[in-house]
Amino acid sequence: MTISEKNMANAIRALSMDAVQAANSGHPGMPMGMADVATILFSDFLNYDPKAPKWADRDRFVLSAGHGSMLIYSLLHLTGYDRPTMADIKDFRQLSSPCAGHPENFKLAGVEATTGPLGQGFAMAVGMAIAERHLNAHFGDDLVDHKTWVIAGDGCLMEAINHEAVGLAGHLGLGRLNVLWDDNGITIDGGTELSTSEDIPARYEASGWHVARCDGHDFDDIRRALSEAEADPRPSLVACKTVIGYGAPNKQGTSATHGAPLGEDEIAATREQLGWNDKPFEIQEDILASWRQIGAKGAAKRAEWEARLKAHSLSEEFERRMSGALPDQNMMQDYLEGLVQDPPKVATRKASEMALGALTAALPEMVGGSADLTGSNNTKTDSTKPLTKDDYSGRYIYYGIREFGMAAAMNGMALHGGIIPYGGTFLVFTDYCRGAMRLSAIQNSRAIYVMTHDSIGLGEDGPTHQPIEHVQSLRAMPNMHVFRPADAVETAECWALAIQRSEGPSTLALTRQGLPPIRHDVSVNLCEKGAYSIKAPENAQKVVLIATGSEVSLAMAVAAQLEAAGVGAVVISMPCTELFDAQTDSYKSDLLGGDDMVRVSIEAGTTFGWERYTGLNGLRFGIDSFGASAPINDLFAHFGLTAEAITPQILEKLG
Ligand SMILES: Cc1ncc(C[n+]2csc(CCOP(=O)(O)OP(=O)(O)O)c2C)c(N)n1
Ligand SMILES: [Mg+2]
Repeated sequence: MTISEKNMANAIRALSMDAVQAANSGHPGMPMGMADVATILFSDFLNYDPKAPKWADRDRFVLSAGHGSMLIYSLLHLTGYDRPTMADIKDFRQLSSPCAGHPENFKLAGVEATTGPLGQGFAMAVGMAIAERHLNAHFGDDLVDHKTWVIAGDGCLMEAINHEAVGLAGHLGLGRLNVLWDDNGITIDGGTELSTSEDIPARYEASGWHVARCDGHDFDDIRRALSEAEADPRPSLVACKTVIGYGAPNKQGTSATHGAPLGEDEIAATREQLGWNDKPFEIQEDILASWRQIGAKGAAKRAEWEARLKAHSLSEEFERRMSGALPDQNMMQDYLEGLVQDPPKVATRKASEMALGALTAALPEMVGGSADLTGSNNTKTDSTKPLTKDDYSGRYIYYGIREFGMAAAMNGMALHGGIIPYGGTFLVFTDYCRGAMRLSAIQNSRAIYVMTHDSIGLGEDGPTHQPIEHVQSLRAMPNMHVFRPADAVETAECWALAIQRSEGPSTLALTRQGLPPIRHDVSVNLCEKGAYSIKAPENAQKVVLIATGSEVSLAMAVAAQLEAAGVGAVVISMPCTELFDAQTDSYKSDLLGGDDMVRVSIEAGTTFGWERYTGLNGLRFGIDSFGASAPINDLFAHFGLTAEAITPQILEKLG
């Protein structure tokens, strides 16, 4: 017996409304509205194999409208993924379940990206589509030949990041990216006419996209529109006209179905309306069997691909890259040894460029870029030719002035696999990237942020461009490693640590201004422990100076003055507080000294939080206001960040 597509879709509707009701929390409207479109996508278009969810050449599917999480949980269960089980779905939104409120890629193998912050799933999918074309250019159609599909809502299209993502995808001609827009005319506050009168298809067309339309409840029409999307060489938006909460007779078409359980009465009425007689969490055998058959279709394609991989001359390199393993853990050593032969006095942004020269030559998986600050961020190397619409083999992306879009695309590339993305802008504009940086951290993705112009040291551009709270606020973000290296050696060491960190993002905070070399021994990566002593006391020790980045050389100058006054001072360079915090108690207390020491922090940013290391009795030198526009030396003097200003205050404290 063939099961009607309507009944297949109704299985999604029933699971979604019942799971939300059981949790007494969640969003039934979107899954119920998009059930028909998703049924066609998962039946006739998407290439996937529930038994091999990480098969490298699978199509990528991103539910950008992450609040509709029950849509993907239903689909994964129905098509035969190991998880979620029906028990997992019954426990939707509970601690014990991988069916979290919004989809989390680290909880379910079938979830490609963590979504929920509207607009970001779409923008990550752009990165996945870039990754696909790039790897295709290097490994060929036999190994890489897949599509990226997205379901996005009105909210995803309204967010500012959408402009960046659409612009980038159109410019790069990402024809294998297909976005299915849940065009239901409803958001939380009510009808979309409350807040928008934009001609969305016109905007997409003007950005180089193809736009198709369909009735999102007419299976043949959906199939036609998806076929058109697939065939068109441009990225495609399919406007699927749908009714939110489809099937709920009294609530459908209204925002009442968006984010609240339908209620027992409405659920009973919906069962009647849909002709769905099964109890909650029970799916008729023949309907489930039909879904499982659909899910089993991809196994043959996957097996063919595996056979091609096995026979392929590049199989080993392809598998290495997709696994994220590095060819050599020690690829910086030659470069470091060369560096100390003739230690350069360079800005750490320049040192980063030098380190990147070595890294990008050794690691073909690195794909760099900048949000229109290539010459300032020093992110481009000889090994990274531009990646363009005409040549996807390039390894450098001109992201344009799209910081948030860049960061989200980097996440997409990292999640796709086979690429280690890095991208630059000014540190102050991490505020523009922050939503995506946070998702890098949540998703454990190896995205590396090259953030230059890291303090008032940038000079005349003034307070709008001078980071104050940025380094500390990024340190406050869980799972983000923030590196602020002090010279060229530390910069190379921090780059190595960022690259070796396969399970999370890193931010490098780099100077515009030149810095003197402070490190001359490169036998061990001293940055690995997050902080280390760079100068031992000469007199009886009374002071511990803790500094980062450009202020390490300042701390050395302060220490020299203290020693001249007979006061012993140790200088600690602390390039990464997260790594330091992870050390043993004895390492930390040995380094920071006992309570008899005056501990002093020096960092050209907020002093907020530095009492964590100085104690309340210590001294903290930094900047707790916005900066100012002036030449660099005037600024450091104005804000009291000179040895002449700092040393007397320490001596006074010592009494
Ligand atoms: C960046 C961001 N802002 C706000 C929200 C809260 N939110 C979740 S869904 C939603 C409405 C989205 O409307 P739409 O995409 O049309 O979804 P639908 O109501 O059609 O399911 C909002 C404001 C969010 N998840 N992310
Ligand atoms: Mg909507």
